[in-house]
Order: sequence, then C-alpha cells, then structure tokens
Amino acid sequence: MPRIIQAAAAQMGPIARSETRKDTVRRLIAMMRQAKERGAELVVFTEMALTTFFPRWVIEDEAELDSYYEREMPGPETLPLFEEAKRLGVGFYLGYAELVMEEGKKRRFNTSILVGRDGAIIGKYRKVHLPGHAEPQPNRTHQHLEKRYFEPGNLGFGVWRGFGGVMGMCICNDRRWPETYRVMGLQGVEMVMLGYNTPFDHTGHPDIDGLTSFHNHLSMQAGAYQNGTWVIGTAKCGTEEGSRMVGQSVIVAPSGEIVAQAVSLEDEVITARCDLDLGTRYRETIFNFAKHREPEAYRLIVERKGAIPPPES
Ligand code: CDV
Repeated sequence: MPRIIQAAAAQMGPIARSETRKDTVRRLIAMMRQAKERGAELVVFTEMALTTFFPRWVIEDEAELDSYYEREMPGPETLPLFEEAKRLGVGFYLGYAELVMEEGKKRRFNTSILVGRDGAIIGKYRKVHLPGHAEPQPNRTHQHLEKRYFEPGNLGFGVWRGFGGVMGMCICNDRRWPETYRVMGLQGVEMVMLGYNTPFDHTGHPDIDGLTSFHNHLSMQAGAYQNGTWVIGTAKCGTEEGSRMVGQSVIVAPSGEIVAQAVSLEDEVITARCDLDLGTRYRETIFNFAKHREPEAYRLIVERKGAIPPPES
C-alpha cells in the first residue's frame, strides 16, 4: 500500500508591521483552502507566519514587543485557522513567536507546531540555531536581532508520527546545518517541514549574499538527499518593511530533486504528491545508517585533541 502525502507549501508575501493578526490569519486560511482544492492534506506555512519579521527592529517597549508573541495556541485570533483546518480535514505546520512562563520566568522562543487533520496539535519545535545578533550592528541597512528576542530552543529535534509517516520540524536557519536533518534522520524522519525569512543582505558580504538563492536550495536539497527524506521549505518573501527576502519555496524529494517551486514573491501555494516510500529506498541503500555509518570513527576524530597540527612557524 503506497504511503502518499499530498502536501502543500503556502508561501507568504510580505506582512506589513501594521497588518493585524486577523488579516494575516485570513490570508493563511485562503491559502489553506486553495491547497485543499488541489487535494492537499497538509499545508506548511512559514516561520513567524502571524506577524511581520519584528527582529529587524530594536523594540524597547515591552508591551509592544510582547504583542508580537503568542501566549497560547490556539489563541482567540488563531482559533479560526484551527477550526478551518478541522472543517477541511487539512493539517498544517505553523511558525510563530512564542511567549511562555517556564521555570518561573518569561521565556521567548521562535516556535513551530504540527497540527493534525482533526485540528489537534501533534508536536511542537523551538528553533535551535538563532542567527544574527543581540545588539544592533553599525553600518547595516537591516538588523537581524533574533538573539535579542529569542533563546535557543530547548526541545531538541524531535519527530512525530502523523500523516502516515514520521514527521520532523525545524525553522529557517536550522536548514543550513547538517546536524538538524541528521538528528531527525537518525530517528527515521520521512518529511521535514520548515519555514524561513531570509533577507538578501544577511551577511553584509556581497559575494556571499549574491548566492542567497543558491544556498537556500543547496541546504534543503542536501538535507533531503543525505537523509532520504522529503523536505518542504516555505518562504516569507518579497519586500517587507524595506527588507528584500528570498522566496523560492520548494518541495524537495528524498532524491534531492526539487519537485515543486514557487515562482512569485507573494502568497502562493505549491503542491506535490510525496511518496514516503521513495525515502525508504534511499535509507535502505546508499544511506542505510545502520550498515554504513561509522559513529565510533566520528567520535574518535572529534575527541582526538590536537588532530590538526599547529601552523608551521
Ligand atoms: N530567519 C532566519 O533564520 N534567517 C536566516 C538569515 C538571517 C541568515 C537564514 O538562515 O535564512
């Protein structure tokens, strides 16, 4: 019996600082309906899909800052999305800024959840790799202050059973790190979902920033192939509050091939028929971890102090 997930990536155009949650949720619902019309049972929304990408500003006022975070999920403004998902029988991945009281203090995470077709939350992930800075950098057109507004995720890279397969989540910058996929790969992940907000000027070095689109796809295609997993990467894109962000949302097969790609820089739904057993073929052959990985050798290399000789004088 084939294990097929009809999946969608719901790329999002810019969200203005002034846009209300209600309007943004309306956009998400419109894309969810489109995805359903095209036969999708799972929709992947982007990172921080409910607000503008606020870490580009220094926000001193705590009440204003808090207004960008969700204290409950679903909350009053996000409930319509959950209700529509249940009505349509469509699951979703959603990225958002999370504010919680944990260990007796206010904590802030860049979070995503996976919601089942019945509208119930299956799993939660908190972004591990936080790019950018805690303090504004001089001479930069746009700041990227994720380290100011979030702490690194404390839930690890988990996987969950859902949609007939083993599902994993990560968020934006996580997609560039091989460990992200491999930790999930070692748990048998079959589909990794992620959202991203990637500005074109993120390093400040024109030679690197000129390759933003290439590196975006390179990291997701490599992660998919090297772990025999589907990867769905959904962008927030276009020019948001003066910051130009890459689009090119993709659905990547375990072969590393892109099977669907967004072509606009606005709200756009792409879909693909994802056969989970295609991943099984990679994990049983070239990437059979049990047969071909050499964890002992990796451990020795990491532990061997002074493995690299000092520079010649
Ligand atoms: N939101 C992100 O994590 N963005 C980073 C940029 C800043 C490098 C990314 O990896 O796309």
